[in-house]
Amino acid sequence: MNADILTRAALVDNAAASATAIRQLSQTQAITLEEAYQIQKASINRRLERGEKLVGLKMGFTSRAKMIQMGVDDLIWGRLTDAMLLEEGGELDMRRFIHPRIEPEIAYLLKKPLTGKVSPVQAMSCVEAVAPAMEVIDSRYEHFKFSLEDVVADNSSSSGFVVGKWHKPDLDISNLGMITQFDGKIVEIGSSAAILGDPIRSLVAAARVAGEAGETIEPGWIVMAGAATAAQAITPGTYMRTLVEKLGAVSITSSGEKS
Ligand code: OOG
Ligand code: MG
Repeated sequence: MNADILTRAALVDNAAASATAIRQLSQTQAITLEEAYQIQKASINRRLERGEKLVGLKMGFTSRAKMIQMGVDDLIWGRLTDAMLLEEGGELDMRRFIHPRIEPEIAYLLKKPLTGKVSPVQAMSCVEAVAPAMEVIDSRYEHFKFSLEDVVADNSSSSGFVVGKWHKPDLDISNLGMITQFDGKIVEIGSSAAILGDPIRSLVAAARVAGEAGETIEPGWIVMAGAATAAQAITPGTYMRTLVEKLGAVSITSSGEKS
């Protein structure tokens, strides 16, 4: 791989590992979207060399709410490793993050390999289970500001995810109410339909982008479908919970003292 790609992969990886914000890569040197995905892959390879394992993919900007919040208008994706999985009902260690935000999501667990152009029915036939989930995103860039290429190079801000109880995939999850609460107070209200009209379309898109990258979503892997609402900045000492109609709740508490 091109040395330039590796150098920039090291920059985003070190920023993530040390929870230190960096300037947007594109401010030093222009990057194409193709290069951005190469940087992402190289940065994940560094994690794999440290012993982390790939456990899935995350889709981003699959809802209007997210696109508007971040000022971008294209779907992106990133990779999930086992080190990003957070314990459901557990504690989120704020020291590991720069300026984390939380998002209400839906997670798919795969039972068969999935890649390439598939229909929603074909994608569903590869699904073992579905669950309510939350993603913790943490841009490695200062002020959580980036171009589409910058965020892709930074593994699409992926930094943590927490998954609730798995359910058989025979439920209709196309339009479920989703609410996020901070210490009981509702901070976001949305619907799973905000995710590309139906979260299954996000799984179909995940299969397509994986295929284009020459990769396969493996059995046992998780696909995070993308946020149904805008993300909320995580404050210390906060009990965060997302409740999804039919699927139940998922929660995590941030460390530290409430200010
Ligand atoms: C990029 C990640 C977007 C989602 O669910 O839409 C994302 C970001 O907003 O930093 O994870
Ligand atoms: Mg997300």
